[in-house]
Amino acid sequence: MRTLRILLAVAVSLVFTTSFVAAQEKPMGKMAPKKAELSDAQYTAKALSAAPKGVAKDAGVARFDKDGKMQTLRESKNGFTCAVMAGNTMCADANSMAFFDAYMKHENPPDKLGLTYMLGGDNGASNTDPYASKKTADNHWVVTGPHIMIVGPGSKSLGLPESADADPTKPSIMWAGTPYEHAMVPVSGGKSVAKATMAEKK
Ligand SMILES: [Cu+2]
Repeated sequence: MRTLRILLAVAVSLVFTTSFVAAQEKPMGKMAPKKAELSDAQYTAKALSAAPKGVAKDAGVARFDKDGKMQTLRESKNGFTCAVMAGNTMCADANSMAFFDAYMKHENPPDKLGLTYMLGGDNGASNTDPYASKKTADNHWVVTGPHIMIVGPGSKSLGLPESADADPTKPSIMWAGTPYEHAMVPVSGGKSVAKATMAEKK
């Protein structure tokens, strides 16, 4: 189990490095002064912020060095593992880890549904090319705010829009037509949104 967990976490680290390193290395990274490295405590707090409190409380925390080597800062007690990669925070369940692992190996993901929290949003991704690392003229780059992802082939049966240009404020399928299609489900704070909606109606 431990070995499996480590393998999966490494896979996730690779996913994040391939998907998001490019974004991190854009001009801004060159101009901005290098950020001081987070302490393990700061890193843990940041990683856990990707999930709701009740999930974060018992989630594991994985940290990766620049070579992608994983260090377990905290063992998971609820199946979720949280991490920060290139500024993206996420908390993924074991099925999501298996999905990301398959993605890394360019294999078909297991036919299981996985749940991943990204309540801090993401730095952007191509909505059509699973292996794109940066925005191009035709790869339908999309930046999404706080969301959850439902991954695995079964996510298709949700019947969400599969258009190339996603509206990141509404649920839709990312990477449609590939083995890695998954649902992107934007979420936001209930009370404040409810208040704003009520105010609009007045
Ligand atoms: Cu996401």
